[in-house]
Amino acid sequence: MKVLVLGGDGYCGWPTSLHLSEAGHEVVIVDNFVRRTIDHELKAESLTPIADPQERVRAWREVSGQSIGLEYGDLLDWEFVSDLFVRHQPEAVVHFAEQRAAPYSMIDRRHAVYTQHNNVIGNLNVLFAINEFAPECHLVKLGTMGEYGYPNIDIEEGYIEIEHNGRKDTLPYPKMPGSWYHLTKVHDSHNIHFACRIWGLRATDLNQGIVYGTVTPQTEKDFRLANRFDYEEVFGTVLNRFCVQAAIGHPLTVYGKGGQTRGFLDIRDTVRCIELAIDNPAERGEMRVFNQFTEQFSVGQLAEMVVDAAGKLGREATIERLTNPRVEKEEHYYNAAHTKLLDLGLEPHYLSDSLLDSLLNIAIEYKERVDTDHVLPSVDWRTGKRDNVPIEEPTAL
Ligand code: NAD
Ligand code: USQ
Repeated sequence: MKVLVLGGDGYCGWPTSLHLSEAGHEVVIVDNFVRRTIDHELKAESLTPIADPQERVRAWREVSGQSIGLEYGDLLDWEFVSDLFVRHQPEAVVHFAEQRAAPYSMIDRRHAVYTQHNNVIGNLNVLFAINEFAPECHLVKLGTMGEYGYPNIDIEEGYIEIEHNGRKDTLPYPKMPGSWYHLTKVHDSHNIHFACRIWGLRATDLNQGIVYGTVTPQTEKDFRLANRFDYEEVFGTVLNRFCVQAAIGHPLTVYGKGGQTRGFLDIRDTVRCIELAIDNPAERGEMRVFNQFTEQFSVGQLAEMVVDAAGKLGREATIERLTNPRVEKEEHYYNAAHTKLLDLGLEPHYLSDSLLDSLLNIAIEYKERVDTDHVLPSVDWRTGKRDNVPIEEPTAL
């Protein structure tokens, strides 16, 4: 199948492109490489050294004999997007290409506006391009579990049956997200739902939990295929950060009470979920929603698990509870459905199956590259930028 991977140079997009290529799909990566520019803005780098995009695809051709196309362009540029769809006539589009860090969107007005503009308008351009130039194409869009927020009832997969004043309907599940970034995903979901209803597009919205790890069987094949591993306070996600902190002997930074509970998945399951969604497309007019995570943990539980795993490797890790820089529930009910991808054949990797050791070993291998200025949180949900933050103007505004 011909597949465009929008955001294919990013943390989830790159290993997905390799996985789909190995599975026999014709893959074209589309990216404006803004994530690499944001690294400069934040004065931060991936823990793992990553090759430049051209070198990555060259290495993949050498290693696998498969070609991956590479298109440089911005989803905000309609001329570029329309031309892309006319030329490639994709059968599936995997859309990762958004600003995805909640803290980045909370720095100040400009970063919030950049995030909402980039994400919402980019997605809108993709919807219009599919409708005009490739209406049979299946959109596989990355959403987030954070769209739902943390309600005191069970979370369903996208829709909920409601009985009100004696009448029943199945409606989109109510959303109450926790950052300007997470809100963009809600806006995207509404726009996709509308496009499916009025134009009969086919779409799968993957409400993904927090991804951990960096290695997949394909990225391991050559050092030039290495995936990025963010650990700093803006793009680094919690488990990746805890592993790096344990590796350098820094106390694990649990924000607030640590009862914040989230869905998590291994990067190897991310790539497999995307493949399952592509291989089993939605019907015309249908917007399916899959909750894409495999296990749930509280932040406090994760910290304890990292301390234990570090102990097994002969390292003493400690936990430090910091004043929470975010405005969020620190103790709450959490029970989210996640059976639809399992029904399609997902066989999850579980964190307890020594994965933590392998994650920690990667963090230890590259610990000399850790910039300790980026370990403590720097963006406060109430006030945005703190005095000590080396963040400047948003890169792409
Ligand atoms: P990432 O920042 O590593 O990758 C995103 C890629 O999209 C980057 O390469 C960036 O350059 C590109 N991009 C951004 N805006 C673009 C534009 N306007 N035009 C072209 N390219 C653009 O992010 P990631 O961690 O790979 O996340 C991918 C997707 O998955 C995001 O939509 C994110 O919201 C979602 N997601 C990620 C996680 C996670 O834990 N990483 C969890 C849930 C959902
Ligand atoms: N946290 C800590 N200590 C840290 C870092 C984070 O306690 O050092 C806490 C946060 O306060 C939060 C939780 O860990 O309660 C998760 O934070 P995170 O930075 O790991 O993840 P989040 O901001 O939610 O965003 C990430 C991705 C985003 C994706 C989302 C999925 O960056 O793209 O949408 O995970 S979800 O969390 O399900 O919304």
